[in-house]
Amino acid sequence: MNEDTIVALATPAGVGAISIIRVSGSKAFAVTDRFFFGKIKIENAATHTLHYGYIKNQDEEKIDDVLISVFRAPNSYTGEDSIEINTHGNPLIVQKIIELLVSVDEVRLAEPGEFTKRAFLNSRLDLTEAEAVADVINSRTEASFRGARNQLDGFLSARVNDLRSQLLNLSSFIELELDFAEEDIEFVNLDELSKRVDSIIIEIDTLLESYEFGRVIRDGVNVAIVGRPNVGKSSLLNYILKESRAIVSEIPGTTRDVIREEVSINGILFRLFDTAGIRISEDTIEREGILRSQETVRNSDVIIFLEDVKQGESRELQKDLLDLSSPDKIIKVLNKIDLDSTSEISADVKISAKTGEGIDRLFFKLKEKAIGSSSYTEKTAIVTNLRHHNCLKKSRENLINARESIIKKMSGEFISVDLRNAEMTLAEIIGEVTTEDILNNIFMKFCIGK
Ligand SMILES: Nc1nc2c(ncn2[C@@H]2O[C@H](COP(=O)(O)OP(=O)(O)OP(=O)(O)O)[C@@H](O)[C@H]2O)c(=O)[nH]1
Ligand SMILES: [Mg+2]
Repeated sequence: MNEDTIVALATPAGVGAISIIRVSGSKAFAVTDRFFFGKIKIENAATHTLHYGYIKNQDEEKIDDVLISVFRAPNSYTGEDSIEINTHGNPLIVQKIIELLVSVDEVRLAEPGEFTKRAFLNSRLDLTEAEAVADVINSRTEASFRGARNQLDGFLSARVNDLRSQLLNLSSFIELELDFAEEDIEFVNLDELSKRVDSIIIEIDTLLESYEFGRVIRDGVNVAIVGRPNVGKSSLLNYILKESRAIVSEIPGTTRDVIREEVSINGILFRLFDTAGIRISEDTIEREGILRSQETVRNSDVIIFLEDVKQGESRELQKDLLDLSSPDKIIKVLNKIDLDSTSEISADVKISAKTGEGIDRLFFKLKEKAIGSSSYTEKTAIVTNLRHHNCLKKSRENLINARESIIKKMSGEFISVDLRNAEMTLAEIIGEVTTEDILNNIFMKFCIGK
């Protein structure tokens, strides 16, 4: 049981029209009534009602006039008695009210994510849904928001729970057979068993494959723009951002540092890195810049390898890039086609960072590299979270072991242990089996007040 009643500011810290302070726990109503003066006591208020009145301090000085919403257990976010105090949006007022509330015994400031943690512990949300709450709050593009929303709506949970019940069915069949072993009754046909394990493995594989897409929509894609000096890397960055972010000049070696900017293209977050042009240089600062360009290439998911119609191809640089990265990450782009539209130089896309020609095709290629041709809909379960991915991988290993035991015609006990382990690892995703460590790790990443 959670003994303490917790308090936190739920809206962003700072000045605004209103601020909302949340209070949750068994003392939520009693502690509020000590300082709230309205028509009725919060203790007597019905759930989901709103009450106007004053918050006064111990000396009965008015601090603010407020509106308080009341949520009675179990029909609240946390599942506990909760209230939300709407105050004028001034940090001083908020601080005074929070100080008053936490001056009471067994009332304290909430830890990050503690409201959501309680919601989980009180079974208001399962663990994937609780994690999705943080993702919904933090998503900055349409696609990442949709992905988080999908998870919060329970699509992943439903998929995982279905797999778990299939596994439980299988293992109880086997265990039933073990109970009757001496009577020589065969409940499970081994071929059939092996087929069913295979089909579960395939379903897990589908979920595992969705992670590549899920990770991209959740975290975005790192894109390095690299090439020799003067090919137009900074011009391309500026064109995409629609602003003059990086210095552009006809002097080779203009960009020295890595410039990072984020942009949403077709709902996906791309983190663009404009880099120093790569060439042999005597200049120490430029050399450092070039080292940073190479480092950026190593850390990128996609590489725009830019060349221009005037300087032509550099096979040497292309070879160097291949050493730093893999060929399927590279998009070879030919720039400045406004100067020579008939250039024979081969490239995946031909563009002009000056006129914008071909940029749409570049965007299409970027999206293709980022998420492939995946056709996930809003109703497909998608894995966006590394923790879930790791659990699925572990569960898959258990199933591979089970399949081997079946093939080797080992005793049912072995098979059933592996199936049970596979099921338990899936249960970890939902949070049915957890440790304090796992929970702390997850809720630590939340903001205070959520
Ligand atoms: N005509 C034409 N000129 C371009 C195009 N893109 C860039 N330029 C010109 O090419 C020159 C170099 O452009 P930058 O964007 O500074 O090139 P960069 O690759 O960033 O160069 P460094 O930072 O030195 O590595 C500038 O004079 C640009 O105006 C283009 O598509 N067409
Ligand atoms: Mg530049």
